Amino acid sequence: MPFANGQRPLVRLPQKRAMIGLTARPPQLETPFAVFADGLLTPNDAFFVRYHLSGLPDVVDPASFRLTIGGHVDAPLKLSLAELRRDFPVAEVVAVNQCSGNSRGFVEPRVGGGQLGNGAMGNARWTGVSLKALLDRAGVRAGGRQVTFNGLDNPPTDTIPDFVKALDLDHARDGEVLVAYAMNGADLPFLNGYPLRLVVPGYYGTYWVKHLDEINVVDAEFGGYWMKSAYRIPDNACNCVAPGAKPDKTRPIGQLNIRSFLTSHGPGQKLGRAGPVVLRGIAFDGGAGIARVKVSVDEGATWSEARLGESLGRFSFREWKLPVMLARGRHAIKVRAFAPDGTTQPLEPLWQPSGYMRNVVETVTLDVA
Ligand SMILES: Nc1nc2c(c(=O)[nH]1)N[C@H]1C(S)=C(S)[C@@H](COP(=O)(O)O)O[C@H]1N2
Ligand SMILES: [Mo]
Repeated sequence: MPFANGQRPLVRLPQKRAMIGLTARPPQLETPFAVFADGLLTPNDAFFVRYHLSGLPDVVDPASFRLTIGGHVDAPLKLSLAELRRDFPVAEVVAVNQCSGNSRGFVEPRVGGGQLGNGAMGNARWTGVSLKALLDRAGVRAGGRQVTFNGLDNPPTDTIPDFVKALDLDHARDGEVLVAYAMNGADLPFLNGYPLRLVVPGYYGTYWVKHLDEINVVDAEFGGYWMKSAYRIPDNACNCVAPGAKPDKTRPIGQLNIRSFLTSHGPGQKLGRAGPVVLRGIAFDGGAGIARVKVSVDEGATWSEARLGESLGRFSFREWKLPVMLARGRHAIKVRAFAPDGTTQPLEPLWQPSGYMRNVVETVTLDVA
């Protein structure tokens, strides 16, 4: 691991607490993992930050900002923030935003890209307007195939493609995708997309376009760089290839795979004495929902079923808890989540060239004195 030899540096940026700094330009921040022990909703000032392009907007004026909806529609719209809030029903969802490359720093053999630990994810209550309502108001014309999303950030030179993403029209109109203006009851922090961002429940963060100001319906498959060349995964059942191999066919990344974490204790944590301990953590997936979480304190030899906490909806982190007795010595804790249809996390890591979608059962070692 690139960060096995010590703590990574913490940095302070506006509206954020001390966060793990990945790059300065554009700003990229990872959430210190201990934050996930504090509650199921990730606080706005601790939510991770990911950008591709260094040309961030210097100023966003909420009075003059406009969201345009155009392209293959009957009546193009140009909406102020006030109109968006006034003229459309409020829509809300609790959903996990996770970067495709979350946990990439653990991938072996190593792959290029941001060397992230497990903190490029967060769970928030997103409030806004359903994308379906906006598209219905604009009136999608027959022949519409996809919807594209662009934000106020721009490439530093015109040799770098602008960050534009696309969803199939049916997905865009499923009623779950939101144009959000609030996160956990407050305006979006600037670094998380003020004043508007797309929220695509169950899908990787790459689709959650920030500073969203331009929505276009197109009548063909969108061929932009960030869909056609970047953010692609092996097009097979495991979305994986043999380490070092190249996939012969790829497709755009899509839904989150199932994951779970221990949050109550950190790797290498020392416990003062043997006895009862409550292990606690989180599990989530792309929207099937978490049916069961199993926990092992003996490196996978035996497993016990954890108790699940209250559901905040199928796109949210779900809490799990398990009281255990820990004897003196070293314990390798493993957590494994299951969806209703039995889909679960692999016990051995899968590999792909971009280091996306890591969801292996993690092992956290605790020492009991
Ligand atoms: N405008 C814009 N939106 C963007 C990006 C970007 O570079 N520019 N990056 C995407 C990626 S890859 C991720 S993982 C999420 C991260 O959201 P966050 O920064 O709010 O945590 O934003 C997405 N939206
Ligand atoms: Mo991402």
